[in-house]
Amino acid sequence: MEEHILNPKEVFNELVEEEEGFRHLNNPADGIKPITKKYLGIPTHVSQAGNKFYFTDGDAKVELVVVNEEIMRVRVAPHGVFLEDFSYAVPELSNKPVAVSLYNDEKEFKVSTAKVNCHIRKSDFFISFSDSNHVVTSADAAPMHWEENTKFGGYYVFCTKTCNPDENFFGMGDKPTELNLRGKRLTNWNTDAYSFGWNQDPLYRSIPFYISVNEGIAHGIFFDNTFKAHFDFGAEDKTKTSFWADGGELQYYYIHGPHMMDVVKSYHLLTGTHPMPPLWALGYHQCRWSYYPESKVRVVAKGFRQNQIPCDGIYLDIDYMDGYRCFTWNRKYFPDPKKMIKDLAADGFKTVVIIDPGIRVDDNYPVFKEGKEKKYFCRRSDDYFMEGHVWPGRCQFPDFTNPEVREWWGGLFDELIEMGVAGVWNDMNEPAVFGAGTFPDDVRHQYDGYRGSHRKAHNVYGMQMVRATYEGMRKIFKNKRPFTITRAGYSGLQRYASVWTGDNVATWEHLKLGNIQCQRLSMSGIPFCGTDIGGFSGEPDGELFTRWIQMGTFSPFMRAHSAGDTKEREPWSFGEPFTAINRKFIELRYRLLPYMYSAFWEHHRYGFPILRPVVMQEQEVLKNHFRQDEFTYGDKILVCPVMEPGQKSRKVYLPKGDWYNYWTNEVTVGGDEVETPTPLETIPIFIKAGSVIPEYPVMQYVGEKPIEEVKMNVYYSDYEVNSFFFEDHGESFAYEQDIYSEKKFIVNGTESSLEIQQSMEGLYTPRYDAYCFNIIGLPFIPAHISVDGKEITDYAINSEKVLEFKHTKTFKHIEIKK
Ligand code: MIG
Repeated sequence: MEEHILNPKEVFNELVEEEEGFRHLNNPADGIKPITKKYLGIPTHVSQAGNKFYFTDGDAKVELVVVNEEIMRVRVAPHGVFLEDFSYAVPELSNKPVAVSLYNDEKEFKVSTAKVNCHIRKSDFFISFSDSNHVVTSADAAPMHWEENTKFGGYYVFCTKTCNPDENFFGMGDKPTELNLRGKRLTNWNTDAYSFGWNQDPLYRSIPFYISVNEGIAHGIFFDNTFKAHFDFGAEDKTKTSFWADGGELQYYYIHGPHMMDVVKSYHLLTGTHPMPPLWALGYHQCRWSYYPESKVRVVAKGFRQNQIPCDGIYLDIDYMDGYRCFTWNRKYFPDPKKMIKDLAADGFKTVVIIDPGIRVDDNYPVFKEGKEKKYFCRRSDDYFMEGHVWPGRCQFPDFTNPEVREWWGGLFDELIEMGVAGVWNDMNEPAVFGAGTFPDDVRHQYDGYRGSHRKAHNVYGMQMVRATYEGMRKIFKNKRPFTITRAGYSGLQRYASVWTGDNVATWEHLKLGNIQCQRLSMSGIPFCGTDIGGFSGEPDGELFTRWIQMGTFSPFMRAHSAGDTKEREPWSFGEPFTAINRKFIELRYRLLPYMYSAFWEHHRYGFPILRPVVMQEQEVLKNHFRQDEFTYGDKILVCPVMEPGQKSRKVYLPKGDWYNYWTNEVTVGGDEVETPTPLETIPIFIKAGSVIPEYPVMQYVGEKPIEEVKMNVYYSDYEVNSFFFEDHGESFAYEQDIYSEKKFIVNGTESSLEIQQSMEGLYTPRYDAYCFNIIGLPFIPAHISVDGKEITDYAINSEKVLEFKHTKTFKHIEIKK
């Protein structure tokens, strides 16, 4: 009998397998027999080229790129040859020089910046990261490994890290499950998921980015791999976190915290932020599958104005097209679209139209003809066209990963925009195909010259479609901001579009789910998100619809939408008391527009998320890792939607600090839960002490009337708090040339005084002249008010003890004293 002597590495491999018990290692994909996994061996050599470091075990190579002080990227090349460096998520890596040092002792190689150390252990190639206090934040539990894919070529690639007892996980886009992902196993593969349910996975988007919080310290992992990818957060083995993909490179970014907010900001540094939307896009939008014919659209629009319910956007779903052919009009239903859009615009409505990727196979249809002639449609590996059935019938699909195709697609919007269309809604771009679900794996993609099969391009297809749409519109619009919305996407999609969470259901459970999904999207790099208010399929009753409008008021994107076979679903469809409450909340949205727009600016410029779950305020409190009902919009307004029928009151957790109940101005000291009434007319809303919340007058649509003055709600606090207030033209890209106004307020009080300081940046001057101050919560009776040293005598204290006075908007310093 031949004696088999195990070398230490093999022993290790077997041990790892047994210990890990990882089913996925033994069953990597449907019907594919496992071949042996290969693990990194012993690192023997290191070399450095600027901020790039290469470690090798003699065969495989690991690349470590120091992106900046907080971010390092790890890549593995099983046989020493890396793929060309290209990513749709990360347009370019910063090439600012970073101070970095390489250490080499008998135990490890270490690459260090001022904030992060990456350790490469010499005995086994384990990689770990630590902070400047030597606290290990992320550590391999096995050397990085891979497995040859005998069917398609390439490798399955795996990374396994430790999972600590109290480590919790967040992020990953729109996963319909608890906010905290500990114990979950998830897959990224864009999927049309009509009427999805709790825990259904995957859904429409792939965001391979998670944030870990362990013992109060956060770090992020961005696994930039577009293939079908999997994540396990201590599900299979509670001591391990792993991520792996069915192809491509093992490539991930380690993003240092220590705060979750730092991680999200760094993630945005890599993948970009959302451009400023046109201000109207933050208003209320009304959608339905479908409003047609034209007379129906007009009736709905008129309904808003008659009911005095503000609305800025009205949507045309697929029935506006001729036989569902993109870029055409059904002239029976819409004989003169240009006139209709113009009339709607005169009444303050922007028209948004839907677009699908499936192009009807029809030689008399110019879009198809041109695409065919220019070879713009996707093909199979045997060179036949990729064909599938969608709404128009037999279709072919543009290869949006080809820059020339994107350019062509972008140009097709010419006519729609000439007709007055202001926004484009990109649907079905997972891509969705009736029956088959999506494209077969072998479909080829140009992938911006880097080539790939659908296995590699699937998860980015939708993002490249909406990119083509956005860039095309931007060109046609010149200096005007396009508005786009997409269903599918990959990390980085926020540079091109807002998103909605897809085909939800009119149930209380989906209201809860939508709340979590929006928070999660927001912390996963997708700030401009919302749900189909009311639920896409099924019938909400008045109470559910109203509760959804209330939550939607605090979704960055606020749109009601419903499937075609449902009853009417406008904010007045349920009669009183619902109509009045819906109106009140939509009005609240319009009053808060300047605050919400400022939060958007903070996102765009600084990379802050717009919605922030409580865990992002106080990650050091373990209990907060499990709170998922309440969130803040920006950092000043805390909201807790009501998600149970008939609820009369509920507990709301307030982070540390003082909070004002928005409805009563009563102050509560945070750090605990408070029982809060939840009559149908309100949801719990709290304002952080020290905030300056600007308010615009209610209008029926953005820009209906000139703004005469802005209300400034100032909430007293006895500690210092900063607030931002951003304004600009609201529809051009002039902000890129510093034509904006960014104001910063500092509020600080004592027992007998309150100071408000204002500073300004930018070149924009709003037309209105005056601020109308509402000073809330003063613990003393004010007797002296001075603005920039001049005493003001014209003030009032109203019945709610709110101090009111007016002043021109330019001031530097206000002092209110006893
Ligand atoms: O196969 O365009 O998610 O919002 O109304 C359904 C019709 C296609 C799915 C979208 C939904 C939209 C619907 N679309």
